[in-house]
Amino acid sequence: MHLGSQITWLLVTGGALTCAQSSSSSASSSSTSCALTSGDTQVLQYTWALSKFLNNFYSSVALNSSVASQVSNSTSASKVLANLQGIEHADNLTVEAVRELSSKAPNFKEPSCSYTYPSISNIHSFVQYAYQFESTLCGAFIGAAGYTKSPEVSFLLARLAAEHSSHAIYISSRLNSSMFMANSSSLIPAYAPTQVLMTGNVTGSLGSYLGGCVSAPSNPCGALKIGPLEANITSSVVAGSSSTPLGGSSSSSMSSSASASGSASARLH
Ligand SMILES: *[C@@H]1O[C@H](CO)[C@@H](O)[C@H](O)[C@H]1NC(C)=O
Ligand SMILES: *[C@@H]1O[C@H](CO)[C@@H](O)[C@H](O)[C@H]1NC(C)=O
Ligand SMILES: *[C@@H]1O[C@H](CO)[C@@H](O)[C@H](O)[C@H]1NC(C)=O
Ligand SMILES: *[C@@H]1O[C@H](CO)[C@@H](O)[C@H](O)[C@H]1NC(C)=O
Ligand SMILES: *[C@@H]1O[C@H](CO)[C@@H](O)[C@H](O)[C@H]1NC(C)=O
Ligand SMILES: *[C@@H]1O[C@H](CO)[C@@H](O)[C@H](O)[C@H]1NC(C)=O
Ligand SMILES: CC(=O)N[C@H]1CO[C@H](CO)[C@@H](O)[C@@H]1O
Repeated sequence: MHLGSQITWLLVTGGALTCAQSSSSSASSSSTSCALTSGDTQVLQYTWALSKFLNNFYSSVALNSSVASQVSNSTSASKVLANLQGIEHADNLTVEAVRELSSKAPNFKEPSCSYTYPSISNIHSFVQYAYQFESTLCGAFIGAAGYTKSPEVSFLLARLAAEHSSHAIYISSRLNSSMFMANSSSLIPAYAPTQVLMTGNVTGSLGSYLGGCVSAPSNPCGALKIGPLEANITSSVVAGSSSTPLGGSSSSSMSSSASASGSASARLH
């Protein structure tokens, strides 16, 4: 593992951003308003709980060449294996990045989570869940970026969302699904924390798996609406009507057909 050097690179980039801000002419007032707040602590605890959930999901499946050959279909199995291992590694980096920034967050405490995982009967369902979870984390971190006070936390969330988006698209390409619709009226989905914490086997919700170990960060500025492109985030959703991502139409047939059965108590095997 080479977590150390890559995380340093990630944080040096973050550090450079901070330095650029604090060396501007309004340095003294901006540096105090840029400090992480207790609201940012809530966002980071939430982010940590979601990141660690996915990280443990991958490490519960031994990724080897026989798994890769079943996932590969037309692509070379060795490239698929390398990509899956790279995705698992990058997901480990996201947890480390959250952990490092959390040292600046007042009273940050790692949530103690006892996760539940869906029963995985075959490689195809592993791939489907990996896609569902990567897509959910992408939209969850876009949503969480609307709940921050400090630019550093938004900056981290932007990178995490982009990371998970790239993973979701790669994994989706292993499924026979439509990823991009010419008639879509929405940007990529964004999920509000309240929706993410709801139960149900749907893209956008992880409440069935998190065991209630984290609560939704409070929303500092009220409901968010982003432009005319139906990438809205609301601060609450109506229970039972949440299977449609708040960002609009779902990007694949798999996620839109997921049902809310949520029987997810079996360990991954
Ligand atoms: C590959 O990993 C899967 C589960 O992740 C396991 O069932 C299988 O036995 C492994 N195959 C080899 C050759 O190690
Ligand atoms: C990811 O981290 C887990 C421990 O949390 C470790 O077991 C696993 O080997 C790591 N995987 C990669 C690819 O770095
Ligand atoms: C992919 O899905 C289409 C229908 O959406 C189907 O006709 C085709 O056979 C599928 N291909 C594979 C390899 O499953
Ligand atoms: C978009 O097009 C697909 C087929 O290409 C269709 O199944 C779907 O219903 C359309 N969605 C909307 C919102 O028109
Ligand atoms: C997003 O907000 C606009 C403007 O308020 C509204 O017209 C639209 O229906 C909303 N879309 C969704 C998906 O909630
Ligand atoms: C959850 O949804 C996926 C994708 O639709 C499906 O393959 C899986 O069987 C569902 N799991 C449960 C426990 O309902
Ligand atoms: C992971 C995945 O989608 N694998 C598919 C590869 O293609 C075969 C059929 O050609 C499917 O049965 C697999 O599910």
